[in-house]
Amino acid sequence: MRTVIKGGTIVAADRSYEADIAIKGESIVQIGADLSGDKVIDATGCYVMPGGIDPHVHLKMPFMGTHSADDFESGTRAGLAGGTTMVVDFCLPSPGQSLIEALEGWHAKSQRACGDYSFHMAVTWWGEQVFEEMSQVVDLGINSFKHFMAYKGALMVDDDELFDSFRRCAAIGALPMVHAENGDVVATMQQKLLVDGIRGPEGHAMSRPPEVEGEATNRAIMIADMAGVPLYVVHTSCEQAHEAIRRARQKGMRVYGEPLIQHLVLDDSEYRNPDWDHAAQRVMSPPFRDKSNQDSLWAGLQAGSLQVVATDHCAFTVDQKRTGIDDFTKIPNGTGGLEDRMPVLWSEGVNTGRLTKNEFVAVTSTNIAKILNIYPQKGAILEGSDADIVVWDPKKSKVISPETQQSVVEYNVFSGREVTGLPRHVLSRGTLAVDDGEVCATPGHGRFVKRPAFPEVNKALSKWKEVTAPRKVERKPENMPACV
Ligand code: DUC
Ligand code: ZN
Ligand code: ZN
Ligand code: ZN
Repeated sequence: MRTVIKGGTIVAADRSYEADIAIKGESIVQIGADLSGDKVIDATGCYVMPGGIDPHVHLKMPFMGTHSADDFESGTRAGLAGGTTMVVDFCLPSPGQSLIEALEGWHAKSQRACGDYSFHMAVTWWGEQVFEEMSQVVDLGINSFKHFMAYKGALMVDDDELFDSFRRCAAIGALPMVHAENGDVVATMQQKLLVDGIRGPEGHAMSRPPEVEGEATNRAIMIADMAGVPLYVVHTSCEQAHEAIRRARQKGMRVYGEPLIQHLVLDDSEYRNPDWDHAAQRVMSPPFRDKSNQDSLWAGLQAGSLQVVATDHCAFTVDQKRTGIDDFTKIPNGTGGLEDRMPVLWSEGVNTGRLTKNEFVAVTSTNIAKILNIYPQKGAILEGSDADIVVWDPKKSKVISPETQQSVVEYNVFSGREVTGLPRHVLSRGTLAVDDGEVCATPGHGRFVKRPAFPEVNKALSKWKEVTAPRKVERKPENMPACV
């Protein structure tokens, strides 16, 4: 069967033009004028864009004594409902666990995904086994390794481990990523605030000021430069972190920054809301920032110093959040956003003139497809690309509400916000997942997307060209608490 999307304006990262798109099976087979097919999808008055890619989600993640509430089925359905056709989750080995074994667990729990997905591998402990298995992980189609510089005593790795792992990434053609917050300082601040009697959600933001993120971002960038490897900084939330990334890029270093839609539009006044539940439901790390940081993040997307808008979708129910009722350090960190990322970014970015439509496509899809080495299979409307396509109706409006969302949690941090610009149709590898605004996604339709290694890494301007081979250390995580 040949499906044709007719009458729309194709919006790519580099240009916009009027053309029809023909799809056969799972791929785009033709782009041109007056195409015909067995089935026609009407795109009159719409923009036709590559499906969104959210490179930062946590679905059914074991974390802070519980599991994030959305699984691969509800999470990818939420994504598709909002125009996101692919997500990248984080595989988190527990301390001492084989990376390959952890990966098998992640594959098992993603079987009912409605849309395509991939994984980043987290380096949560260090030793000979991790060193060896990292190259096997790359062979299995995962080219990125995440490092937590925060969550001391659980997921956090120290600087020597970062340096070893970054050098290993350089050697095997992989991209290191960091959650950049100084975990030692955060832990000290948390204890001090509790001693001072600050136990509510406002303490969460006070314990993680922009300085802890700015410091860690700078530190990770310097370590990556010494290791001779590019670096991807997840959830860049403040000017200090953006400044570090800007400076590195200006010097010729290949450093990427990823603001979240939450940090672009929500601010830390939410934590001062007298309703405990309201404030706790917004607890995530890094926390929402003072409004002044938002202009910096938007400017970074415009100027290209920040490249990707993600969500860090990690949703917890009202009851899960209440675990921290007496102690903000026990509130599970995370917020949702998968369904809302594209409509909110369109409304607050394109409709306000802060982003062009082409920039919107770049930061929601094309840039990350290139960074993760899956372009043009994903992130593009080109002949041969996967038919992951959004037919976007710029006139369609709604008010965001938990009543109508796909996520299983009972609230939404964007609740009450009116958005204009929503998907009319969404195709996931040629199959309709949203049809005329109705979600019709199929559990199990999603496929794991393999991401090949990067043949070369950027050492051009590094001062540290002669990095010695990574040492093989054995540092078993004895007495380390499990992260669950
Ligand atoms: N931050 C969150 O808010 N949740 C999941 C993990 C993280 O780093
Ligand atoms: Zn568990
Ligand atoms: Zn993080
Ligand atoms: Zn995260």
